[in-house]
Parts: sequence; C-alpha cells; structure tokens
Amino acid sequence: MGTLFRNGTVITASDMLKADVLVEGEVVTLIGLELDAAGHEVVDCDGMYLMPGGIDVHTHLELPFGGTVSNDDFDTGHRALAFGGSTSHIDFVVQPIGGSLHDGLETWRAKSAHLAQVDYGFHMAVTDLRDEVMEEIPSLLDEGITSLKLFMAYKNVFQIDDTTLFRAMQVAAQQGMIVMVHAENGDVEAELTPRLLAEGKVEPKYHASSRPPEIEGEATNRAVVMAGLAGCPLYVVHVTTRAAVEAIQRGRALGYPVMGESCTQYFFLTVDDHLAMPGFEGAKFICSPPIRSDADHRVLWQAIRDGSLQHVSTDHCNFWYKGGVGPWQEWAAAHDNSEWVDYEAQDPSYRRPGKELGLGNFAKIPNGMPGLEERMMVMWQHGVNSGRISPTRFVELMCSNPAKIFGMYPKKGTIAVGSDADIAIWDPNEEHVLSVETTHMRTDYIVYEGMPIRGRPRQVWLRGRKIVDGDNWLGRNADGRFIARRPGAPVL
Ligand code: DUC
Ligand code: ZN
Ligand code: ZN
Repeated sequence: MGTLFRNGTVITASDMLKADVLVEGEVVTLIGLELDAAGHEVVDCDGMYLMPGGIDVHTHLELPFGGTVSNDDFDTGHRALAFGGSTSHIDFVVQPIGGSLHDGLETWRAKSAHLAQVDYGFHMAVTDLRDEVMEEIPSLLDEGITSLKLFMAYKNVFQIDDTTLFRAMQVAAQQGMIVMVHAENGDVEAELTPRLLAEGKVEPKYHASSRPPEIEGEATNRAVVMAGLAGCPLYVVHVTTRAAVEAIQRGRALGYPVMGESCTQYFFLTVDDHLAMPGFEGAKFICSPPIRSDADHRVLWQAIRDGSLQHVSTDHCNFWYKGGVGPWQEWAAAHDNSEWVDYEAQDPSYRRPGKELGLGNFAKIPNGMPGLEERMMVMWQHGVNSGRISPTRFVELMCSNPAKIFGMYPKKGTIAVGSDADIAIWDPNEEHVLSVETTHMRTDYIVYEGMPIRGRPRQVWLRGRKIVDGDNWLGRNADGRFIARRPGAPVL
C-alpha cells in the first residue's frame, strides 16, 4: 500500500501542474493524472501546492560560539525546520583547533544522530589547515562530505590566510569538492573594532561600522579570483551587499565556477531600523556580515531573480536575547558545552548565556539569529506573493539548486519518480502572523515579529512519512538520516 497525494498542484523548479503523486515506501513512484487510488491511502490535496521539502544549506545547530552555545540543537532545530516546510539541511562541522577534521566530525555525529528528525548533511569548516590536515581532506569523501568552508574573517579564531585558501582550493578542485567562504576581510575588521571601542562606540549598532560592506566586497572579489585561478567551484555564503554580488557576477562573466547565496535576514532587516534600536535591542539582530540597508535588499532581490545568486539559506545560529539566567557560571565550570540542554531542563527559568554577554561591548555579542523556521514562509510572502519571483523560481532557490550544488539531487530537492518523498503540502491561502509565541525554535525572540504572511505548510512528509500535520508534530528522534553527498556536483 502506498500514499496517493491527489488533486494537488505540483511545483518543481521547471513546472507547475495539476497531478497526482504516488509514494511507495520512501520514494515517489508515479506522477500522473487521475491515478488509481485502489489499495492506497489517499491524501486530498485539492487547492494545495505540493512542493519538494525545503533545503537550508547553512545552519549552525548547537554551535559553540562567542562564549556560549547556540540554542537550537538537532532536536528543536529539526522540528522547527519541518514546521517551516523544510525536510533537509546542511550544518557545519567545525574542526577543533589543533585537532583533525575527523575529530570535528565525531563531535557533530555525537550531537546529531540520536536526535535527528529530518535529513541532514555536513560541510566541513576547516579552521587549522596544517599539512597533515590538507592530506586528510580527500578522506572526507568517504564520509559523504563534499564541501569545505573557510573563513576569511574572525582573526585569531577561524581566519585562514590567502596561501592556505588557495591551497585548499587546489586540493578541492582535484577531488571534485566545493569550497565555501565566509568572505569578510578579517584583518581590517580587527583594526576597526578596537578603535571603535576606544572611542566609546560600544552599542550594538557599531558592529556594522566594524564590518563595512567594503570588507565583504574585497574579500569576495579575492576569493572569486582565486577560485578562477584554481579552477575550483566556489560558493560564497551569506552575501549581503552590492560589491559582493558584483564580484560574483564578474567572476561568472569570466567563466569562473563561482556561485553564492544570501540569507533571509539580509532581504528584510536594516542597520537603521533594527541594529540601531534603542538600548540593547539591536543585539537581537547582530550577525556577521551585518544586516545592511534597503538599497542592499533591492540588489539581493535582483540577484536571486537574475541567477547571480543560487540559494537563500538562513545562517540560523540563535542565542537567547535575555540569557545567562540561574547559576550558569557554576554549571559552565563543572560541565561540558554539550550539556546546556540539561542545565535548562532543571528549571524552566534557567538559560545558558546569550546576547547579554555583550552588554557594553558590541564585539562580545554572540553573532547570529533565529530564522530556519520562517525561511520558506517569508520568501514566499515577499518573493512569490509580491510578484518578485515565480513559484517555480521559489522551488529552484529553496529546494532544487541547493540539492544540485551540494551533490544530493535528484534524491533531494525535487518531486520526481525515484526521488525521496520529501513533500511539503503548501496552503497558498492560509494566513498567519509570525510571532515568538508560535515559533518552534528555542528562542525568546524572532526577527520577523508581527510579519503577516499568506501561504504556509499544512503537512510535511519526510521520505513518505508524515512528520507535520497542522500544529501536530509526528516526527521521531533518530528517524532523520545523514545524507552522504556525491562529489563532482554541477556549477549552476
Ligand atoms: N555569522 C553569524 O552571524 N553567526 C554564525 C557564524 C557567522 O559567520
Ligand atoms: Zn559566516
Ligand atoms: Zn554561518
């Protein structure tokens, strides 16, 4: 017996048409008109869109960062992803300084496998590229990891120099892997930040002054040129500004294998309206690169329309706005980073440290914000409902392109015969107002508070099993599966 999704409108990256979809076991086995329902469970999709489950290739679940650990883990993060219409994501393993890539991988496996409720892959964030680590890179392919992330920012923490980046690109090119960069000039930022603090400019809004758009544009251009010379596929994460978009466009015009993404927040939030809010409110919106201006939003909408950028992710990395509640210092002294959930479970008021770590010093505010649950809904509302992008382009950006670029298509990212039956049943008419009161993320704020949207998932299915039904959660820990990805993915 299979499941027959009847009378819906199927949206893929290329087509939008009325069709029935039959799922048997974990995969789609037939798409057609008026399919025979005999022997199958029927799901009436009249008036609904059937879209592939969304894919977010840029998340940081349970990431130790900025003196604390990001709140959502592979339990809450996965539930929130699914309630937002996504069924897969790729998180970043971080190599420990002084350790190996496999040390990092073991840590991320221990965080994820027993909790996972949707499917997930890993990128490898390389932080300490010693000679023996360079030699370790090809063995990542045996683990299903085909993408390396390198940081051109976070001096004295994660930042690598140009020699290291170029060498990594050459190894990646030989192996059919892809290099991702966080492109900001960390040396310049490291000069600007102490100067601002010495001048008494300590409020959250000065985070943006410490990381101006020029340092993103410069680093993006440098990475693009190096990728062109190395012949290495490059994917620039969290592009926020015109100079960075133009650097990618120039590279693509020259035939370099370069691509990029932006993240939802960079289409909506501004320094003036959010980062510069009175008091410490702006801390909620601190991420790197910083949020920018309305002019940058317009550039990004155009870039996802014309194909200069290929995906919209979230860089989801959330911290309490009002964290550090209860005896957290004593707990931190006696426990490992992975045990913050146990600390918070002791008393509903207890919280691990969060944004308040940077009261009086913007440089100490943990970078990042919540967003993985709202990604599909806000981009549908402001992309599709507003007429900026078509429904098929929406699916391409949110589902198919990320699957193609990162080596998991057509198993993931489309609705086709043989694909995993990851399906969001999307009600285009359902209205909702986004709020922290109804979010499934582990957070005390959301950045789209009060935003009205029309169109949201009614049901979500993962490999043929229903995991979201309206407001009800049907997913199960350890049902989410690691996605082993293939090298040699296409450059779009
Ligand atoms: N930027 C953020 O804002 N958070 C996590 C990591 C990053 O690069
Ligand atoms: Zn980054
Ligand atoms: Zn990130």
